[in-house]
Amino acid sequence: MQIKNYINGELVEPISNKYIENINPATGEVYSYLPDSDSRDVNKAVQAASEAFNSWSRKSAQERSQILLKIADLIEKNLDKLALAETTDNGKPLKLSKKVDIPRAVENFRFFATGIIHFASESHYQPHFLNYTLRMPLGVVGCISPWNLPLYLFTWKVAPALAAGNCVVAKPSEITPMTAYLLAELCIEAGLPRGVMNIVHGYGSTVGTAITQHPSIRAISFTGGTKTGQEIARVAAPMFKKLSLELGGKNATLVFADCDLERTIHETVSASFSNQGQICLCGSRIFVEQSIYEVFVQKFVERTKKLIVADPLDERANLGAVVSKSHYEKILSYIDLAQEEGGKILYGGKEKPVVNQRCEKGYFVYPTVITGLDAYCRTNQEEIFGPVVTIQPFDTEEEAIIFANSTQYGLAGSIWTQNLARAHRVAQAVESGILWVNCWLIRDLRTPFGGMKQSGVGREGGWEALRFFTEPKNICIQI
Ligand code: TXE
Repeated sequence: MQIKNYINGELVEPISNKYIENINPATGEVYSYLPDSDSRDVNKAVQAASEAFNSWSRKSAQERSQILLKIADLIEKNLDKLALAETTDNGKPLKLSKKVDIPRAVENFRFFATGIIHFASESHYQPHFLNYTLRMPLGVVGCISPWNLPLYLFTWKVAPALAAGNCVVAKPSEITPMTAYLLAELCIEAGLPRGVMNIVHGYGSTVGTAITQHPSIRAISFTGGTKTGQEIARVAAPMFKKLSLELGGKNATLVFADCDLERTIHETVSASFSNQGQICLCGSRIFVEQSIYEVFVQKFVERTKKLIVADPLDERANLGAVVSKSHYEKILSYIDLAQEEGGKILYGGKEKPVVNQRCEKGYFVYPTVITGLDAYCRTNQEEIFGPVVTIQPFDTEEEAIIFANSTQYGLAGSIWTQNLARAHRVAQAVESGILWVNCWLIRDLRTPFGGMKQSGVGREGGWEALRFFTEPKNICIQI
């Protein structure tokens, strides 16, 4: 099967006529091909988007909303097909694609399609003068998304961009391109006007760079690795493009002795291993108050042992395959590193899980629990982005905060305590864009989403996203 680019309302071949192999990580086999596009395809996409902008940006918010709602309905109608495509591309359990990834793509479109109808700007009156603010769409914007939550994060960017009246040139990850391709078919079916959304497939070094460098692209919304974010900022900042960068994380889970232990175990195991640990919000460093450390570790390992690593198509699978061979090797190299640094593997490790015959060559890793490391070793400082978690004890609240803040990252974290004052204190002190207290991954799409320090710049979600994708213009009138 050959994936195509979506440019100017049509599904087209890449100009180079070259294709990249697309691998199913659960089987290790090539199952489709995606365009190996380059700057020529990006130029065509930008031209189509520029031509479509005048008409799309002048449509009323209601008109744009109607079309985006239609896309949401079509995603919902095709949920089973899209979920299977996501699982085949990414390796995640099919039940997760059905329950989380695809429904969230529907929600993203519905949320911003209706949000734009309520989006308003300010006016400021003073005697004899009235100032009012217009929020104008930017023009052509670039959206670059990663492989861990493919359609979920792709639509999290394109939906607000389109709702606000921009035209989009988007690039999904070359590792998981399939659902973005299927979305292109649905955009055509929904009657999205030509050129309003364009999807160019290919490598980051060619297509991603061409989008970042293009002088007519006014803003870049990016989710992915911190190094890539730095490279994008280096190119785009001197061109004064608006930038929204959602980057890596090394999130802390802080467990205090007064937590509800059973619930905490249940939730922190999910926070460690959901989506094979490949969510930027996963809690990969757990810090536990000394007095309950032993019992926490024992119960945590007991629960982890119950997780089933299986063929992603198997209903029982809690963990499927990790996304690619190179990512698999990266995760295993960190398990080696943890041992070199003195870590003790209590469960999991490098042993290959036996799954089934279909998945013999797939990239599977057991959920892995490591103790005996300090907060400052490389294993606890660098993003692994796999099903690997470390557990360390702490003595005081102050020490827990120091450990939590000891990395270059600042995306998310969770705090487990029944003491309300402590929950507030610690949440204020931890340097992260998102903190959960006695819960994890509860998402309200109205909240600001993003990180501090090396975890990124800017916020997505709610009005933040619509503000990012618009330019405020102040107009002052003498009365
Ligand atoms: O990300 P990349 P990768 C982290 C995680 C992971 C690491 C690398 O630690 O191991 O990043 O993953 C495009 N200009 N996260 O390699 O390379 C690329 O084609 C413009 C965290 O997948 O950053 C893809 O579409 N674009 C994260 C997108 O950027 C470029 C989720 C992300 O790829 C480019 C995923 C360039 N020079 C990985 N180079 C999270 N925070 O959710 C690549 N791309």
